[in-house]
Formats: sequence, structure tokens, C-alpha cells
Amino acid sequence: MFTRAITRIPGSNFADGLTTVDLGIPDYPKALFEHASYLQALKQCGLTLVELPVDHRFPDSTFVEDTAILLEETPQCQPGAILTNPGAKSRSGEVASMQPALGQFFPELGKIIAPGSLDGGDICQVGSHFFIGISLRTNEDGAWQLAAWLSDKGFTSSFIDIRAVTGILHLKSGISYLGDNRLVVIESLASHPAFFGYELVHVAPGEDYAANCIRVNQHVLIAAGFPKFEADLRALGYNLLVLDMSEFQKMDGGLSCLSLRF
Ligand code: CIR
Repeated sequence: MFTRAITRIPGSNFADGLTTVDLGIPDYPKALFEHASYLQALKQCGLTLVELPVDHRFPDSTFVEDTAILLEETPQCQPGAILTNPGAKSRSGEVASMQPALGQFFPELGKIIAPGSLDGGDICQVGSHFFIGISLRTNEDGAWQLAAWLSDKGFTSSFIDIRAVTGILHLKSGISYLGDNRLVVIESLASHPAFFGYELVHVAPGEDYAANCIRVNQHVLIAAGFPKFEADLRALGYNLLVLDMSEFQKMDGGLSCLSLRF
């Protein structure tokens, strides 16, 4: 069960952040509205929010997920947290303000250090195992540092190289874990051997953005506008909260990126 989430309101210079997609310039008032709806959804899932103030120095800082990895406790493994070293230069300064925010809950914070780089969006926890995406943001050095830290805590991990997979920035742009051995995957990752042994929920062509969804206690948050995916999850019995994410999608961000849940 998650009880808390750390979030940060997007700043008025949100549109100055990084993006690889060509979907137009985000509308700031609309982004604020979508963000407020997201916070409301997390509260509906029973979470208490730790809301960090706007930080105009870092236009991408609303995507707090990339700055830390928080361990979901399992029966065999300890909770814990590690600060990342984001792979984009413009984002590396975001980690400093996350340190006090997380330090109050996790007194012993790990840290990924250069030359290692790692973005939280590349890290997917599946029970006591972690998939670590090697991407244009997360390099092998960063991945090995995380793997060693996880191993000390009793978690296993494996690497998935997504550098040749088109259309995804991070590993979790293409997969999500729903719990109960069930993974959501885009078609270009569905036959990856790492996912043998999991029950796969396939994302239909044209709905790839929907692959970034989050299970939060008794609910699954999904992006609005992907009818096939929504119907598939409803058929599986999930209690869905469907959220408009249009302005965050324009900046390559998804549902998982907007919070750190623990
Ligand atoms: C970036 O390019 O870093 C941001 N515009 C989007 C980050 C999205 N984060 C995530 O998927 N975890």
C-alpha cells in the first residue's frame, strides 16, 4: 500500500523544458488544471501529498519521478530511497531540492554519481525485481550503481536496452507494472525475453502513450483518449481513474513522472 506521494506544481516556464515530440506548445493554465486533477486522483487513492513549490530554475522539475528511486517494501526486502543523477544536463540540479524532501522520510539516502547517469523513468519495480532501462538518459554506469545498491537491499535487477526502440524516452514510456505478475507493454517491447513469465497487457498500435499508467492501491490511473486500452483494463476488472494528460504528453511526460509514491 502506498501512503504518500511527492509532487511539484509545474512552473510558468514549463514549456521551456525538454521534449522529443512534435505536439505543439503546452498551454500553461491547462497544464495546471491537469496537474490539479492528477493530485486529486492521488488523494482519491488514499495518498497524503507532499507538494513541493514551483521551481522556475528547472522547467522539467514537475517530473519528480526522474530524481529518485523509492523502493516499494516487499515481505523480503527493506524500504529505501536513492537520489538519481538525471541524464539531461538541464535537469541535474533538480536532485538537490529533492534531498531534504526525501530525507525526512528516508534518513539514509543513496546517490547515483557521475559518470553514472540515471532517470527514474527508466526504473520499473516488479515485486522484488527491478527492470533498469538503458536509454539516452540512463547509462550503464548508472545502471550498475543502482543494481549494486538494490542488491544490498535484497532486490534483484536486470537491464533492458531501449536505445534502439523508437518513440520512447524512458523504459516506463513503454511498460508499466500493474501488480499480480501483470505488465503493460507496447508492441515493440512485447517480445523482449525479460518479459517472459509475465502476463502481458498489450497496448494497441496508435495507443502507445497509454502504456505509462500507474497502479496506486486499489486504482489504476490511465491517460484519457485511449479507448482500446481503457476497455481492456476495465475488462480485467481494474478500478480506473482516467486523466487528461495532453499538456504533459507534449513535454514527453506521463502519469508515472508526476509523482514519487511510497
Ligand atoms: C524530460 O525530457 O526530461 C521531460 N520533459 C519529461 C520527463 C518525463 N519523465 C518520465 O518519463 N519519467
